[in-house]
Amino acid sequence: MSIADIVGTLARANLPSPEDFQKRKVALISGITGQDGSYLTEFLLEKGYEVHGIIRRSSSFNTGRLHHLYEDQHERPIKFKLHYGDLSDSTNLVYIIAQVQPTEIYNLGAQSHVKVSFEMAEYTGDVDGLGTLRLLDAIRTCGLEKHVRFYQASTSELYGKVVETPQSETTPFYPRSPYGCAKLYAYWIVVNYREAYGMYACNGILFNHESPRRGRTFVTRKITRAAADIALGKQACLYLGNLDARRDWGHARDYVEGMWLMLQQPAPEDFVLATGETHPVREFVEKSFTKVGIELRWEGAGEDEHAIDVKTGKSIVKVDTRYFRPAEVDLLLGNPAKAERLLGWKRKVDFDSLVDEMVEADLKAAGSLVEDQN
Ligand code: NDP
Ligand code: GDR
Repeated sequence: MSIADIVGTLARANLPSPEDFQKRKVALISGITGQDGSYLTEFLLEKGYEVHGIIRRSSSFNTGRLHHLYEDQHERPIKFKLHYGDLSDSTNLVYIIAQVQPTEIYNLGAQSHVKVSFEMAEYTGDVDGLGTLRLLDAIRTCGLEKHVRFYQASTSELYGKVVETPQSETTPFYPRSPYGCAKLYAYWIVVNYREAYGMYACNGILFNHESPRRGRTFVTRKITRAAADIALGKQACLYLGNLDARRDWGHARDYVEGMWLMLQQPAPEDFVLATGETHPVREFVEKSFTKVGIELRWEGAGEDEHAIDVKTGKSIVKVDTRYFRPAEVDLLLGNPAKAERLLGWKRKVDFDSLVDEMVEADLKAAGSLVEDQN
């Protein structure tokens, strides 16, 4: 018998009925240190949940997005606890679940960068694909498969190559990266465990969602950060890859509410969350620079395309082919009708407000507000 089996056997002894168990509000979040994890934690604490998160051991500080909640603990009685763990370590997952006995699990942990997944394909498959299986099996090992509600962070990257638009819950999948393929496995293992073991498990097929807390290597944050730094004279030029890719961009805060709503339904189902609008990367660039008071003019084509600051005549946005992907997802446009109808979910923040909020936050972080520049 493995250690995981022993811990699981102990956890299974004296379990209350699923109904009594669900009267508690205890959430466990993998990926709690990421963009979505931090917003979801705030949302659940507001709702009165006890929130537990899995964090990775790191030699550098990796809880920056949660720091304010640590401070809050001294001001108000919130229940918030972090546990060291990793989606590649099944024994550890069993141990955490046995200890926490969560009523809801949100699996947000992932190697989430599409371009990086081409360089770390096996690792991405292990964490994003098999990691989901490990978490589901840990729930079963602890005898909680009829007690826990499980949310899986599925993605519009499952659609990949355009088969139809707008993309909905019935659109066939055609992933275009090791990340998309790993998430495809995770999607289907969630469906399979729901059907095989009667688990309450949902896939949230979320289109891109951004915020001032977005990681700096994702395109939106890379752009808003650079626009702020270029406006303040701290950076000379922004180098980007494919300017023509189109994405359906919403605000992360709106999307974490949708995750929670999916776990409050009478029966588990899969849902798309999206805005129903699509914009090219190029437009995100233009809007961000307009916001910092810089007018751009595009010149050249293909790999030589660049944008000039109309006032100074300098090239401040250039294409760098290093950021191209071996296979690209050209167009994402989601249809959130099912979530709007059954969950009553609707995005609140539109595209322009999202760009404004991100640029303002980056200007502030860079030490100045846009008004100070004019
Ligand atoms: P982030 O990249 O900001 O956060 C990812 C989180 O996963 C971090 O907390 C990271 O920890 C953690 N993590 C990475 N590897 C492991 C591992 N081996 N074991 C445990 N945890 C790990 O992603 P987002 O918050 O943007 O996204 C959350 C989830 O939603 C991800 O699964 C992503 O793939 C998915 N998704 C995101 C969308 C988006 O537009 N943001 C859209 C659709 C799906 P650390 O901080 O230590 O790196
Ligand atoms: P994506 O997000 O791949 O959609 O995955 P990302 O912001 O990385 O790319 C969006 C599009 O912009 C193009 N692009 C660039 N991308 C990056 N990162 N850096 C650049 O310099 C650059 N230039 C152009 C890309 O080619 C792409 O077409 C995100 C992640 O959060 C996933 O985890 C999530 O599942 C999906 O969104 C939905």
